[in-house]
Order: sequence, then structure tokens, then C-alpha cells
Amino acid sequence: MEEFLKYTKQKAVKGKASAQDIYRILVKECKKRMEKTPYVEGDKKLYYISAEFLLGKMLSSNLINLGIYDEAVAFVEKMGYTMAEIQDVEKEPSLGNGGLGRLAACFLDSIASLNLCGDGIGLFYHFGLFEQKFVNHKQMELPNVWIEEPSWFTKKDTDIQVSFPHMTLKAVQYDMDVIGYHGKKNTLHLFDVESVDESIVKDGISFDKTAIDKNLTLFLYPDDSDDDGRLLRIYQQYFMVSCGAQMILADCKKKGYPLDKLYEHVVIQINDTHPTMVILELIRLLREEGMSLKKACAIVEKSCAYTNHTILAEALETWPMAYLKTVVPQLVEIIEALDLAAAQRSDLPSLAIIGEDERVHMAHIDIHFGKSINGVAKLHTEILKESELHDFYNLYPEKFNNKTNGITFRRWLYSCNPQLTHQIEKWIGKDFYEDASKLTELSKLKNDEEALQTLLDIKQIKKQEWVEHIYRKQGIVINPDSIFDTQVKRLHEYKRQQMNALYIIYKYLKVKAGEKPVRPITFIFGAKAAPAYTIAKDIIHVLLCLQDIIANDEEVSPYLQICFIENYNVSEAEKVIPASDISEQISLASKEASGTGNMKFMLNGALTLGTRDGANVEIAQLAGEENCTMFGKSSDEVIEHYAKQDYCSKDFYEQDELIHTLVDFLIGEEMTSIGDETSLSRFYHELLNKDWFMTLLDLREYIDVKEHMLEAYEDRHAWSVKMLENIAHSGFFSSDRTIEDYNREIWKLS
Ligand code: DL6
Repeated sequence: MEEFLKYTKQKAVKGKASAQDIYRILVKECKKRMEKTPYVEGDKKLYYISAEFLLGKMLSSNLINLGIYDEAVAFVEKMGYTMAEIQDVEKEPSLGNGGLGRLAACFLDSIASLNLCGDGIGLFYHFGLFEQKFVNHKQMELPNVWIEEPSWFTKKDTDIQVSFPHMTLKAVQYDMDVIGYHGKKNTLHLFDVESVDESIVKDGISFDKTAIDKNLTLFLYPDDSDDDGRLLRIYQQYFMVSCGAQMILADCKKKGYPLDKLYEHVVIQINDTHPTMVILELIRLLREEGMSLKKACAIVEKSCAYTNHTILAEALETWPMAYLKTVVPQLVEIIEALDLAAAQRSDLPSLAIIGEDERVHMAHIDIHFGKSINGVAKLHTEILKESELHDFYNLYPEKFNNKTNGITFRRWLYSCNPQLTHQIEKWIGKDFYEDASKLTELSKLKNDEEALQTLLDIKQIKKQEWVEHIYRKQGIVINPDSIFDTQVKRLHEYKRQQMNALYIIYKYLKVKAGEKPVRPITFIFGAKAAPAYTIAKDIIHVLLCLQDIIANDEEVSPYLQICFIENYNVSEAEKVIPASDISEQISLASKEASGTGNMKFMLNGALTLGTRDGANVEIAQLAGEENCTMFGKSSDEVIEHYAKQDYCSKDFYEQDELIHTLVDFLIGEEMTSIGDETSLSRFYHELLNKDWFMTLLDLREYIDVKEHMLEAYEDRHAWSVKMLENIAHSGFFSSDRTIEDYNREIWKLS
């Protein structure tokens, strides 16, 4: 490799190169090759439009896809470094929040790797979501500064402008090459506003929410707890979709495609409801081209498809008509026309676009005026069809379909766990790199003692690596021989980190009473809470207080430890997932649309401790119920509780002495002596008087099964067989499979 060699020679003369030097040379080499890589071509193109693309660091992924990873590792090692040290130099782009954004990034990788012509469209947020710091056992938010040189993004010339009532914003376009695995390339297009002004951010992440020209692309999901914040979100959404729609139509015109045959050349996948206005904007632009409203609607309906990622009512966006009149008056006439057209298809008020409360239901626009709606796991799609969107399903049964999520194995196995990857290659050959279903061949090793021991040894290596990493990062000393029990995901009550906290209290009290676990346990958390989500921040507070109480208790700390990873992100996930033994997937059944962390853990040989929710159901089916630990009330039971409104957390508290004790601990002496009483007691009362996500409903069973699972860990042989079976059956969760499904059934790209 020419650049490497040139560099090795130079540096041999000048002395040791810094990690930054090596990083730069690797980026340069990648970019040179990426430039030469041809674009995927096709008569029809996909545009995946999303408010989030949670990319993660790009160096390893690009090296792998360009086919020069091993060569690069050799070069790096020759220069006296490990690849992890070089990868550490790169700042992780902060362009996403959680599963939805990470899914979009996995999809870009798979789309290019399958040689499908498909680009991403989104926004270029200067400070991303936010950077999380822990101060006094609380989450603090800071701007996440990630833009740096060298960058994977290139500024492109564009004359796109977006008009609002009192201003026109000039767009700036940043493009990133998306390289397919040993293949061609597509592009991720992220739009910025020319007039953006980073200097308006003060005191953490505060800024003037009304200065739209300056703030539009500063943050992902800015605080929407007031009117100005909500208006800003609409400005962001419209800016994104207008840039996207203008770019799509310009591409078509350049290629000479007739706009009345748009759907033959273009398919737009709308990732959740944030980009829904692309439907309205395309209709508006087509009308400007002289098309009738009716025809424009028909063409757009055949070109757009929508993915639903949640059934949480509060996450299904509805915007007051008054806001839309303020921000996008040019779309209002179209919204009203679509509302009328929708009413002609069905007069059910539940299907209206403009609700009786004068709010516009964004998902309803997608379903009426898109050709497809998909859920992201079998159970999720069934819930959409049978309950949440049942009336829509009756009206458009042919539009509904399931696309169970997936993850790119190139990042979540080859890059983050090279030890396991190489071992798998030794066991079953190279075919699994191109076809993940080949992993099933691993099952043949289930009676091979040596292979099983190797699996345990690799897990131990990954644990040791993580222990060293977290010591360097947070100064926390972790026992690598403890059981790593990990819950890493966004902080939300439905995900029930609070149930895990109650279990830890249970364990703490047991140890205090003299019942010590056979082996120490490390409870690992990683989670950001939305800045305005008070209860989620209270839950973080509870966990951080518990972390300290345990660490400072000489009786308990040899047996239990909590490690809350600060600023959990993709890079942290890549380190902690391969090191984990237990994968906590304990959402209230029916609430987690799919989950994708669950798949990453499975692929890396962690065993699932989960409810029958989202993709956990499919994980248990594929890995075998005996190789997972499933518990809790079923989604049907939960849905019935909501329907009958008969769940009362106080009953559990009053009728179960153990639950009573655990909940009371939250406001007891140990906690209040180091924690914030207001926050602790707010959370305590929330659990007792509301507990909307039914923590106490499943708590008893959770404690029981977790105890069993920890005991089962001691049979290292049996545990290693379960690890093997999980890895062997994870092939279905490759995002290559998911993308093949999307393409076969929705996109139909050649
Ligand atoms: O589909 C990707 C991902 C799912 O795996 C998660 O289960 C789901 O929660 C997430 N959805 C969102 C959207 N809003 N909410 N809540 O992030 O999508």
C-alpha cells in the first residue's frame, strides 16, 4: 500500500509517529481509494431520509469495506500502536440518538454492500444530541463537539435554498461516501444552513430558540418543552425535507426522467415521522412544475414508504395546525387537501389527517399517502395491525408489512470483535463474511470442549480489554472475573432501567444480610436521558447514587459493583457489548418496537435476559428458548391492562413486603444522605402512584429469573454451549437480510 510504505520510510528516519499522524495517513489512504471507487448505478434510486444517522467512527468500517483492514493493522502495529489506539483519535459523529439512528447507519452500509443504488438524506448537526457528563450524581449536558479535520464529509456546491415566511435559508451540503463491502459506493447527504452560528450556545446547551437562521442545525432534538422549541423542530424538519426533495427532483431532471414517472426511478423511505413533510414538499414542488394536485398526490404516494419505529403515543408526532401555519404556510393548503382526500377514503375520525383538536397527525399522512408502512419486528408489526393502527390496516391491508431490523456484522462483529471473527473463520471458513446465515455451522461445535473453552477465553479477553478501557476513561477499577450484566440503551421508563435498579437494591440488601453471591457481579449501564425528560434523569440519579453507595461499602463492594458509562455512544457500545455476559432487554412487553442492541449482544455471545418484546421474541425463537432467559407478562396481557386501566402499582407495593422494602429504599437514609431528595422522592412517588410502564408488575419474576441466570453462569460448560447457539443463530439479524427484504418487497431496485 503506497501511502503506508512512503510514510513508514519517512518516519523511520524522523522517529516515532504520533497516533494522530497514523490516523491521518489512514484516512488519506481510505479517501484516495474511496474517490476512485465507482458509484452504484441504477435506473431507480432509493433515498433514505432520516433525522438521525448514528454513524459511529468510520475508520475501521471504511478499512474493512475497502478490503485493506488487515494491511492497515499490520502497518499500525509496525508503527508501534494497536488499531484501537488509532481508532481512538477519531471523534464520533454525533448525528443520532439511539436505535433509530443506528439502524439508518447500518442500512447505509448494507445498501451499498448489496450494490443497491441508495443515498441517505439528513441534517448536519454541529453539536449533535449532547455530550453527557456526570456531576453530583446527575446528568449534565454539554455541546458534543465532533466536527474535525480530517473529515469524512466533503462540502459540496449547492444552490438549494429553503423559504420560510420571513426568511430564506441558503443550504450547505456535506457529502460522505458510503463504501460497500468490497464494492461500490453511495452517498450520505447532510444539509446545513449557511448562516448557522455556534457562538449562540451558552451555559451547557442553551441558546436562543427563536434565532432560526443561526440555530437550525446546532442540535438534534432540541428541547421541545416549550412553543419555541417545538417550532424549531418543525423548522428543522421542513429544512431537511425541502433540501432532500429539491435534490431528488434535480437528480431526476438531470437524468432526464419524466416527473410523472417519478416512482419508476425514485423510492423514498421515510424513517419515522420526522421526515413526513417530504410528502407534502414533493407534492408542492411537482405542482410548481405544472402538475395537478391529484396527479402529484398519486405520483408521490407511489414513491414514498414509511417505517414506524414506535407505538408510544407521545413519540407519534402530531403538530398543531397553528404551528404549521406559522412555519410552513405554503404546505397548509396541501395538508387541507390531503385531509379531504383522506376523508373520502374513510370517514373514521381516528384516520383523519387533521384531528378534531386541530392537530396534524404526521403518521396518518405517511399511511394514506405512502405506498407501504412497515413495523420493525414481527411482534411490533402485529401490534400495529391488530391494535395501534387497526383501522388503517382494515383500510389498506396491502400497505402493511414487517421488516425485522438488523445490524451490520461488519461493525458489530468483524470490527468490534476481531478475536471472535478470526476464530469463527478458523472453525467454519470465510463464507459467513458474505452470507451471515452460514454462522449456523457453528452449532456443530456444541460438543467440542476445546472450541467451547476458546469461546470462553475470547469473552475473557474482551472483558479484560473493556476493564482497561473503562479504567483509562473513568478511572473505575472493575473485576474482570465478575459477571458482566449490561443494560445499555436510551434512558426511558418503558425500557425499565428502574427495574434493574430495584434488583440491585435487592442484591445489596441480601449481601448486607450476609447472603453473598458465588461470584461478584458488575452491573453495567450506559444511557442518555432527553434533557427535558425529568423522570428519566431521576432514574440516572438513582443509579449513580447506588453506584457510590455500593462502591463505598466495604461489606458489599467486593461482591457488587455498578459502572455507569458516561456519554454512552456507538464507540462505547463497540467495546462493552463484546465484553458482556448478560444482555438486559427488559422493556415492558409491547413497548420496544424491536431493539437492535439485543441483536449485537447475541452476535457477540451474551445471553439475553428479556421480556417477550420486540425482536427478543425472534431472538428466543432462533437461539432456542433454552438458550435465553425470557420472563414477564406477555404483550397481550399488558395491552389488556392498558385497556382495562386496572394496573395499580400501589397494590404491588402494599401487598408484597419485598417490593415494599425495595421501593422504600429509594427514599431511605442511604440514598438521601448522598442524593437529591427532591429527585429521589419524585421518582418514588412516580413509581407508587403512576408507574405507567408497569415496573412492579414484572419485578418479582425478574428477580427470580435473574437469580437463576446468575446461578446458571457457574456451569461454565452449559453456559458456553448457550453462547455458541446464540452466535450460531444470529445470522438472521444481519442488516443485509433486512435490506434484501426491503428491496424485494418495497423498493424493487435492480
Ligand atoms: O427501529 C429501530 C429502533 C427500534 O429498535 C427501537 O425498539 C425503537 O424504540 C426505536 N424507535 C425510536 C423512535 N422513537 N421512540 N421511542 O427511536 O427504533
